[in-house]
Amino acid sequence: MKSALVTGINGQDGSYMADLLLDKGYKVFGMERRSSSLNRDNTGHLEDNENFQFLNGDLVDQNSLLRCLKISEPDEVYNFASQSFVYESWNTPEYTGDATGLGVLRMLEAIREYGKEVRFYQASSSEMFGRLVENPARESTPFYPRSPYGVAKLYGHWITVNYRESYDMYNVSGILFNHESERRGYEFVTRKITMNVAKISLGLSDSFALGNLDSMRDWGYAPDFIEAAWLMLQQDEPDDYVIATGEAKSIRDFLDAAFGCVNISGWERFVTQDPRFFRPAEVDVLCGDCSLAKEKLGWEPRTPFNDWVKSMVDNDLRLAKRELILREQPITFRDMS
Ligand code: NDP
Ligand code: GDR
Repeated sequence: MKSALVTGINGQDGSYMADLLLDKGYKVFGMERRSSSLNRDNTGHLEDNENFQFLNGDLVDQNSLLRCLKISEPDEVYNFASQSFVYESWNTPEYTGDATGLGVLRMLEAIREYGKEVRFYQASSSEMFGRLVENPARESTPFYPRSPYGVAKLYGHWITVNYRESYDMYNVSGILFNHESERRGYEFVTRKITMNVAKISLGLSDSFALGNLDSMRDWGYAPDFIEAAWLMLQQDEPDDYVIATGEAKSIRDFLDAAFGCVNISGWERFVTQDPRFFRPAEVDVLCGDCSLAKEKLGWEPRTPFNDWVKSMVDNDLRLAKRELILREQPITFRDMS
């Protein structure tokens, strides 16, 4: 039975990775950091799985990583943990550099100290391309990050490459373009939109504010993208791959699609723009070319854009309806006991 350590387990990608690995018969260890209010919305379903175990660890604490490796004895490590919100990286640039950048170095050093053969996946990002020098971006496209997050990811990316070349480690970097799902954090623009669309269609809200509506992203569906991460660790030789759909759409296009799912036309009535949500430096357009992944991994995106946007809206309608029911239920003495 293969064993895998997955960091960032309670996030979108870590949780899907755990599902995929368990389906493939792995023993899976999910690393989470200590929190005063733990959020296992994405992983609650794993708690009773006998092939799954949570471990405490933090990318800013070197010894905790070595401890996780010793307990899990992994064949594969998937590093999804990071301060992953680009907007927040201007508020906490130092912490973002520490966790998202140096955290990768700590994990690689922990693997070296652990001393056994381990295959390592690093979650690199299209944000490293930032101001696109070549459109669509490929593995050979020069990087030009536009945020403290992008700069930190670039460090994580190059240290992964460097340790592969320096120590002959099996390290790969997946350069993933935006991917979304029903498990996406509420602060990211797609989920913010789908949840607000659900609330508006149920009469729970009548407007919401966004920032820049003109930026364009190459959006795919997270479960498809996670398969690519697994495939990268199953090859004879380690390499880095761009994972993307090859189609860029604007925030306006996403609003059209999401409001269309609840048959509302003219979303402009419900959406305002607030300077608070603009960024000090924007990435105007991101689009990727995944030809290498198609050729070498046999990977390509499967789920069409409109299908997964509908899944997100339907999921948020379910959650918002639950909120509506809770609001309408009178609180009785028994409920409060
Ligand atoms: P999420 O934000 O959903 O998940 C990130 C996870 O990392 C969270 O569970 C968080 O824990 C954990 N984490 C944060 N800081 C630390 C730390 N210091 N030590 C341990 N764990 C920590 O991100 P996604 O699942 O969307 O993305 C996964 C990875 O892929 C990230 O590294 C992201 O930067 C990268 N990426 C994502 C893309 C996307 O479109 N989704 C595209 C390209 C790259 P907690 O729950 O406690 O906050
Ligand atoms: P991004 O995703 O920064 O691409 O990073 P996000 O959804 O936060 O922003 C996408 C675009 O939408 C614009 N935008 C808004 N964004 C947010 N969050 N909230 C708003 O109100 C809003 N209004 C407009 C942004 O300006 C931006 O142009 C994601 C993360 O998953 C990273 O971890 C990952 O590395 C990259 O994708 C690839």
